[in-house]
This record gives sequence, structure tokens and C-alpha cells, in this order.
Amino acid sequence: MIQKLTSAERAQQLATLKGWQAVEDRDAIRRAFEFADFNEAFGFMTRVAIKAQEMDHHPEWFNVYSKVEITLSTHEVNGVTERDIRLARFIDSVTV
Ligand code: H2B
Repeated sequence: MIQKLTSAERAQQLATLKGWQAVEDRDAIRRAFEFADFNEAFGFMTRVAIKAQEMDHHPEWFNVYSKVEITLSTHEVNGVTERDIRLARFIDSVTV
């Protein structure tokens, strides 16, 4: 089974990402995004969705118009793993 990152490993990885933070009440990471409008937000979500499907690793997300909030955690182990870091890195790469 995939291993959860230790809190030290998680902190080390978070430092290499753009604006991701540990969620307070669970072992997960979160980042908020704001786009110009819904069209841009949904275009971004579409890219993330295609990658998530390829990886078989899916975001928890919330969208209102131009705002998107993404939470990543690996359900299988109920915590943050390198799969979350890999998806977060991809997500960062499709934002400016
Ligand atoms: N996404 C996330 N974020 N965590 C998982 O553990 C996970 C997933 N597991 N997507 C996958 C799908 C699993 O449920 C399927 C059956 O492979």
C-alpha cells in the first residue's frame, strides 16, 4: 500500500509547491485559485480532470464562477502521499 508522507516530508514538499497549504483538520493539502471568469476556471478544471483521470488520482474541488478550491489527499490511506504532490505539481504547471 502507498505510504503517507511524514509531516517533515510533507512540509519539505509543500515548500516546493506554489501556495499549497496543509489543511487544519485533516491530512490533506489545499490551494485556492482565482481566474478572470468561469470560462478560464473551467478550462483549468478540464486540464486537471484529464490529468487526474490519467493518474487515477482525483481532486476534491469546489468552484464558484471564477474561483476554484482544490483539496488533495489519498483516500486509500487517508493522508497526503507522493501522488498528491505529483498532481499538485501538475496543477501548478498549468497555472501562471
Ligand atoms: N483519488 C484520490 N484522491 N485518492 C484515492 O485514493 C483515489 C483516487 N483512489 N481516485 C482511486 C481513484 C480509487 O478509488 C480507484 C478505485 O482506483
